[in-house]
Amino acid sequence: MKGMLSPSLMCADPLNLQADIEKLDALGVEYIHLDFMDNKFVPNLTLDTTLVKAVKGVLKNMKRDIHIMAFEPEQFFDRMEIGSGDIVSVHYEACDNLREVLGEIRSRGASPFVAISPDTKPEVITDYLDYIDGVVVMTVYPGFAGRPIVEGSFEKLSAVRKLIDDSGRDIILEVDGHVSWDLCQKMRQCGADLFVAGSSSIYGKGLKLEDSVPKMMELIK
Ligand code: S6P
Ligand code: MG
Repeated sequence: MKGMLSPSLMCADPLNLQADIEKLDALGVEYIHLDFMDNKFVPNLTLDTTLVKAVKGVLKNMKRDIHIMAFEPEQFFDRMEIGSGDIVSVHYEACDNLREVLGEIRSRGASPFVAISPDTKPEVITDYLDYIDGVVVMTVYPGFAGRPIVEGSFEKLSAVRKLIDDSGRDIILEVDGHVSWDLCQKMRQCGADLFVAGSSSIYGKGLKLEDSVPKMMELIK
């Protein structure tokens, strides 16, 4: 699978979101990463359901990559209008009824992904591989941009890659957290397919998306 990019909208200038989205779309970016938080599962709030829904209306070719860091994520699906073309990631640690939630995402025509936080073992995904289109490995503790990579992240990416490959299923491995200029290629070597890019790369200080996005796409291809 070719490497794909998913720029994190929480790292964009909040007063110019639409301009950024349109620029990213025109640059041929595959996904736009939308972080939703509930201030309970993680100690922060970012993009709200209104914004996640509104983004849908301005996309041309890009697709939404919705990362829900919240307990009972299913309560937000209607308000986000999740449906065909969307990736919807829910956290293993946040759901008591993960299989049902994944089924609910699928029944709406979206692609269910399971996200795992840094302290969660890779093996937990094994029970869900038949129900998902992707796994999100968090390589930072969720809740904030600009955090340092957690030790052991490369080994974890490789371990998840192996579990996916052994299953024989076509499952995307997404990496989220500190996908930096320096580390993205190593993440690629560990088997990542989809890269969430934020303040450690394309949204770095003083950079222009016109320059940083093609550079990043080249590194992860
Ligand atoms: C963190 C969130 C991530 C961040 C991303 C930002 O809770 O899920 O998607 O937006 O990590 O990128 P960076 O390069 O600042 O870590
Ligand atoms: Mg995220």
